[in-house]
Amino acid sequence: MRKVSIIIPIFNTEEFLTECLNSVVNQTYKDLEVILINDGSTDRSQEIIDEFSNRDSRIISIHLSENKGVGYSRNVGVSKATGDYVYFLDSDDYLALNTIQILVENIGNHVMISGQQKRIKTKEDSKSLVREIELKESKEMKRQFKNCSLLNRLISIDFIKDNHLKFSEDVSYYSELLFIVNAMIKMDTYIYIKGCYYNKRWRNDPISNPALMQQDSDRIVTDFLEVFNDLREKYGNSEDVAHYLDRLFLNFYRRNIIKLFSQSGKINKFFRRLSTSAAKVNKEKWKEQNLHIRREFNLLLKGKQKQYVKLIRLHHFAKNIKSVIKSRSKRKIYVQLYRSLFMKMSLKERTIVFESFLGKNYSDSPKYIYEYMLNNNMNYKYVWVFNETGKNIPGNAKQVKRFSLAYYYYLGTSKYWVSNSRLPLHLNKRPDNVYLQTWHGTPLKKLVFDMNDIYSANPNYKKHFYQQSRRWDYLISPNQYSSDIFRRAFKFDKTMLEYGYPRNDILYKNNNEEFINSLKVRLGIPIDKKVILYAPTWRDDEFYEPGKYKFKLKLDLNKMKEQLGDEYVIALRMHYFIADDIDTSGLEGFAYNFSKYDDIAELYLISDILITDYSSVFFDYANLKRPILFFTYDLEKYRDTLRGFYIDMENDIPGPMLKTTEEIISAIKKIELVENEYKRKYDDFYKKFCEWDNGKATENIVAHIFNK
Ligand code: C2G
Repeated sequence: MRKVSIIIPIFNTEEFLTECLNSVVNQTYKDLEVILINDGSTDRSQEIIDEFSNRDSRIISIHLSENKGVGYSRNVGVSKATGDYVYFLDSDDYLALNTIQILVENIGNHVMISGQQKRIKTKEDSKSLVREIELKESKEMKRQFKNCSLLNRLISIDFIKDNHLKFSEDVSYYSELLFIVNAMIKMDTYIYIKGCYYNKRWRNDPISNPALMQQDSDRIVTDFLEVFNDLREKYGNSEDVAHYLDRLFLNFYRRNIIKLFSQSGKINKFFRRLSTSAAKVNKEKWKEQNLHIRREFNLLLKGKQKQYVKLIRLHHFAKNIKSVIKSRSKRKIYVQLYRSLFMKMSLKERTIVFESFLGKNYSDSPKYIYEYMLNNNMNYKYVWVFNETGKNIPGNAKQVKRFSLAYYYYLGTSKYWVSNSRLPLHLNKRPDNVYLQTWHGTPLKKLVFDMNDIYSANPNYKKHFYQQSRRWDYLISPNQYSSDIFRRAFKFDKTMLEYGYPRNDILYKNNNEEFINSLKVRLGIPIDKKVILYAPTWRDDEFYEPGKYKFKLKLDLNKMKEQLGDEYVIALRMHYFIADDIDTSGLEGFAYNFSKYDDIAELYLISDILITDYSSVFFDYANLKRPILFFTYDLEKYRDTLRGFYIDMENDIPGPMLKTTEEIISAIKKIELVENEYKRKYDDFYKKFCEWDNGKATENIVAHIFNK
């Protein structure tokens, strides 16, 4: 058997390391030496390394006291390797269990054999075994290293040592190019295996813990130019190497540099270095490029910076127009107009755009802020965003359809935005716009950066959330507990408005019989009946498509009607993500479906008991100090596999957790007893979560942001 040394540099990858190392120690090929280089990690990586090295004597671990970079770490790994072959692996990636075996079986007398790389965004993307492979041979060395990477290649140690192959140590990025270029010069054919994949993870939190290539784009450009200049000069007389490096440069120019240059100030920073590099590229090569690039290169070589800046602007403009025309999408045209026209028009200093729950209804804190301003005759123009316009709302607000031309016009020109959820990523914000984010609930389920999902439904969720929330100027918080979580989980560092929720003012101001009865009449509910409100949340894993979730009612309404119908009616209120309709046929006069009703706060007021599950509605409802029952038939799944909670449901919630309709019915029949039993917990709960709400949140918030 021939021994393989697997070299893994590790820097702060505690989330991924166990999966990586399991995939290594369980390889079907056993003659391994696993060299782990802890490159100055500050997280729990060392603990995981120790745990594995105590279990498996094939593991050698090296600890660097400070972060030296991946190039240095790999060089250390090679210097310690005693195997016949070396294999580089990254500590956030992992292998199919027969990868090494397949490479060893096929390398023959070659000095290197390569597999392919596969991007892993969800767990379903990876397979535990490589099954179908095809061995290929080629002389086109340039193509072999097109991906600029040494991952998933089995390389003879003698070849490395005889040719002194090394990684650069003075750059963070592209440290493998030195190794690659030297290897290329010494090899004349190469073999590769189609279908033998290396699982390269797409990291979904580039904000808190980015992969190397998700970091600072300025640094990536700086390092690339430095490595390119150096290698082009030293090894450019090899035709293959020159060709390879020039191709790499032109690709890098098109993909990274042009993109970076859309940000202001970047051209000035890089122009001189870039023109030095451009001068090294073989003329014939850049002359094959499109007209834009040819003209840009001409100016770069002549050092004409001002003209170059203009040309790049034109390049971006032409690119955008081309993509808009190609897409034939109305939305893309509007976005283009939003950016290049509306955002540049004069700002309407006294116009406010409101949106609640993505345009689905007229509700929540934006509604109460709007009505307060209206009732106090404040001198503003109001715009409301709805999915369907023509709503019957007070005042003479302009109603615009979400994603229409008018929507983009008002968002691009209005000074104020008020919304209770995220606005789309493509809505860049102008510097003098003021964005009030009201948010929509005290968190129970873990939020964004507190969610530890290694594989997410949307791999860019955290990144996008971060970009969208950087635009918030103010964030409303209902209690200290939420402020603490919002700061951490949203990484929010601007002004937190700590006055309670505008949407809950009504629970203090209008909690009287007259108002409640008038609401009941309006809603068609008999005044002499008490009301049970059932308002559950949605489940991440039960959906038709993003934003459209399934919900199967687990309450037996017929049984409830039979046992409780004399005294109660039930108001059903599904979460706004739920697409399923609730069937209430045969239950007329007992079950009322208010899922499409605008404002849940009014439903809180008319109800005598709330039934919910893991929805934030109970934090708001507790302001009324009325009884709450928790219908948590899927607690374990929800808590342990879907989300994870901030509070301990078993101990901290102000009511019992029940699993069946029978338990719910029996709790309702003895509701006074339940109230007594939970009195102390309810008081504590109220103190922690409701104390800021006192009926004046809207007034305070409006005074903080808007002037008369
Ligand atoms: N809501 C509603 N009807 C329901 C459930 C919720 O009208 N059946 C409204 C309430 O205003 C609630 C808000 O939607 O406070 C948020 O609902 P949650 O069930 O808590 O779920 P989610 O939309 O995921 O928001 O910090 C809060 C979290 O982000 C939760």
